[in-house]
Amino acid sequence: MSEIRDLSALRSAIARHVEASPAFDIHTHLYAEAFGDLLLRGPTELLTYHYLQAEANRVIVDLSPAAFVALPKEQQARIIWQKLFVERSPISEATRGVVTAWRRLGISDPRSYEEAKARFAGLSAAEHIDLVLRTANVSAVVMTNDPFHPTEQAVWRAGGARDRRFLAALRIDPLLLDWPASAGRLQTQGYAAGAELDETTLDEARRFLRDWAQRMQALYIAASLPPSFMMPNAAEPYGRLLEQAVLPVCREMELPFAMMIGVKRGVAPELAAAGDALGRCNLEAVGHLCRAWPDNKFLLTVLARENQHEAVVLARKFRNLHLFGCWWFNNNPSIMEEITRERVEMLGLSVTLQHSDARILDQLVYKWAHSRQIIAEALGEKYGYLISEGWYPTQEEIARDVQMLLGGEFLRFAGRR
Ligand code: HDL
Ligand code: ZN
Repeated sequence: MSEIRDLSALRSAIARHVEASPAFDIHTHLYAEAFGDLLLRGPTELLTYHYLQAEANRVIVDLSPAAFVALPKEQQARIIWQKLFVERSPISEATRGVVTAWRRLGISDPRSYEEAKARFAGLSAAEHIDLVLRTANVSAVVMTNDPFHPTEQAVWRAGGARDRRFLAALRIDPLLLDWPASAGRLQTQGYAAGAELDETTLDEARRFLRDWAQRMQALYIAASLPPSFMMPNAAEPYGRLLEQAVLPVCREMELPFAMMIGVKRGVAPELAAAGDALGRCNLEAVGHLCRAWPDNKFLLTVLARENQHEAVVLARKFRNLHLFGCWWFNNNPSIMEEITRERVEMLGLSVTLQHSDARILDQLVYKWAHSRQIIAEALGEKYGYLISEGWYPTQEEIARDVQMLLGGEFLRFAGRR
């Protein structure tokens, strides 16, 4: 076994293993080729990512926010390029991500939007997917699959993703947060659900969940939840839907329920997808669920930095709670550095340190490149402490540990390994 005894050898070993260990990306908004135009890819999509829309909106003076986001994407892309890359340096996380992605995808001049467009112009979806997954060193991604979306319904009924690198997560926000309107959505799919959460409706809601989890071969069932999310909850329909439909089906099918808590939707509605913000949540809700449903598995990621430390402490209390990712507004080096350290310090290796949340295929390259840098730095510190006390980690042990942190632990937790 090749022991590592000095810090410089350690840092290069960790960097090597973090780069070489394929990431299993447990939350994205990407789609397999079978989903057609739902898969966003290429320079124009990359530049009109809603993070960049928001940043450009701040420095545009001659267009209202709504008028800007309503422009054709090519026009938006040119404005974003001019405002954030020409008139200003791309030093924000989302702008520098474009530079990282293009350099690693073979663009020789990252200042040339035209070269980037030419580079990807003739690439088929299949070629683009292969190029990006290889460059990003991502073994598989979990999609965010909406059973209420007509295009998704058609693809799943015609056989689904048909690409083992694209796995499914059954996303059920409307079911939980838009009742009784979602009773109507279930009815249109042939489920006898009524506005009243009576036994028939709950039975049909369970059938709906089973059918879609089965059809998608879902890895988990997920929902993003507002800062006000609280359980138990007799006031909100989601209280009974969770207790009497979602969690029983999750337990029956041995599926984790993923809670993504803290999103305030539509704070700036004129910015459309770029208009969401965050709020602190009350993690008592999560503690209650972990205690009350000990045979269920829960995945958790929270949006407010202020909730991160408490979430780690909670995960120490419950083996049926698995934390994942530095979600959305946390996916910035300044915050990821803090979250990653406190997770390793209190959970060791029983955590999934990152997911990409990628919406555009090319983003996988930069989101994982940037995250790997932060993870390698944090691990260098932690293994460095061991060496200074005479515990000499081996190359094999570091490779093993990194694999756990980049998705292996999730697969074990989810019973997939
Ligand atoms: O709800 C979610 O899954 C979030 O990730 C939103 O999709 C958000 O718009 C996003 O893309 N964050 O990165
Ligand atoms: Zn997401």
